[in-house]
Amino acid sequence: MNKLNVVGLGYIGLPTGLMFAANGVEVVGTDLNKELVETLNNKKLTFEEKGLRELFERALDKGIQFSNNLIKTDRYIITVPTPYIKENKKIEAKYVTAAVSQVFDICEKGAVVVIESTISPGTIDKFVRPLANDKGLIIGKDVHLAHAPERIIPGNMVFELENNSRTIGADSRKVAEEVRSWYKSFCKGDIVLTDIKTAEMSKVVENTFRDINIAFANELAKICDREGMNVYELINIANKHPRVNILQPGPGVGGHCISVDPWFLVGDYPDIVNIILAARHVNDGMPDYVIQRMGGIMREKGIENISEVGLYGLTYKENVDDLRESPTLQMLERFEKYFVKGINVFDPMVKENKVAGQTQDFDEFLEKSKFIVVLVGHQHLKDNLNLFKNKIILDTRNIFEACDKVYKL
Ligand code: SAJ
Repeated sequence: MNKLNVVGLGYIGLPTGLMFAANGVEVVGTDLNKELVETLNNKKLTFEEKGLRELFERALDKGIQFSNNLIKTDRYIITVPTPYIKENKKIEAKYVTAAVSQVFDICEKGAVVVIESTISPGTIDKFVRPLANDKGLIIGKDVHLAHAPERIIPGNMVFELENNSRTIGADSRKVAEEVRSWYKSFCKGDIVLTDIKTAEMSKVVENTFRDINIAFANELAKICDREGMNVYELINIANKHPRVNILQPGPGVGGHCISVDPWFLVGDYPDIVNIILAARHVNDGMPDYVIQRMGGIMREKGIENISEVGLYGLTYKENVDDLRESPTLQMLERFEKYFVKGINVFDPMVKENKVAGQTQDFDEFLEKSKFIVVLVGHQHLKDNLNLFKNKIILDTRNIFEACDKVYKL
């Protein structure tokens, strides 16, 4: 068997390539970014994730290679980014089409090209198949296509890569089975085979399901606040029912996936979607809701100056360094819009200052902030709870024990 070429070495491509290599597959990882490839060739990781360092060592021992140039082989996995275009709520498929197009230009006859990047349902039909046509390649003969959407959760990627079930969509059972045999080299979960469109749709549906569930929890938080009830206790009790599993409320839904993917369904089926769109509105409205709650607490406690307020947490969720679509960023955008200046910001996972008012100095943050809004439940916070003792707190992540100085969502 020829080498497996993993094209795109970001959050998904790198761990995936390493996992294949660590499990004995001959892998070359390709990325256009020279600095990134150089870093990896210097045996340095480009981002942090639990268990990634050890996996990297194992892959290096097995001889994984990293390259800027796409090499000819008969097995490709495409893991390039699909950035989100906020204005039209769609993803940008141009990196996927560019990568596949380059692969089509050089690959062996009969090569299999697997797309792992998250794409909106129908992308392969609309944008990828025509590329083969343009190049005079017949899909199913000269090249084969498959879609194997990734499912790993940031914060626990390495474990999930090995243990999650997967979906593989292909035009024929034979190709799907071949791709399954690649992933079997490390994947302990079930690998379900289907067609390409169902695989595309399943990915988006999974993230949409979670979005709707979180929206329900957020709506319950608002109801409980009005009634003076504890939403966490309520959810905890309801979840004791064997068929109920409500997620946790929070300051909003961030990240590149759950806050993005449901929009594909909204965009493509506007005459059908109701719950999906409503859930998006509920979750997108949470940063504003937190600002409202902040205002109420500031009035109640007589805090007049915004420079006495601190936001703890800038990332989209706990223990990651990813800021994409983060609720805190959305709150800061609102402040900027209304010319509210001087709020303090701290996040132990974000090692460079990215926003106005951000400090790297935790002591300084604590000193300046009389009122702290906890937006992310990093481990760092849990390790330092005692330092928040004298603060007024709005805890949107249910980290602190309830008391008269701690307000819950
Ligand atoms: N959140 C809540 N309440 C919860 C759970 C999450 O408010 O109970 C918020 C988080 O704080 C965060 C956002 O939702 O802002 C999304 O975080 P997440 O941990 O739910 O998910 P992601 O975006 O990190 O990863 C998701 C996962 N999808 C599902 O669980 C269905 C992951 O498996 C996917 O691989 C990933 O999207 C992706 O790449 O699509």
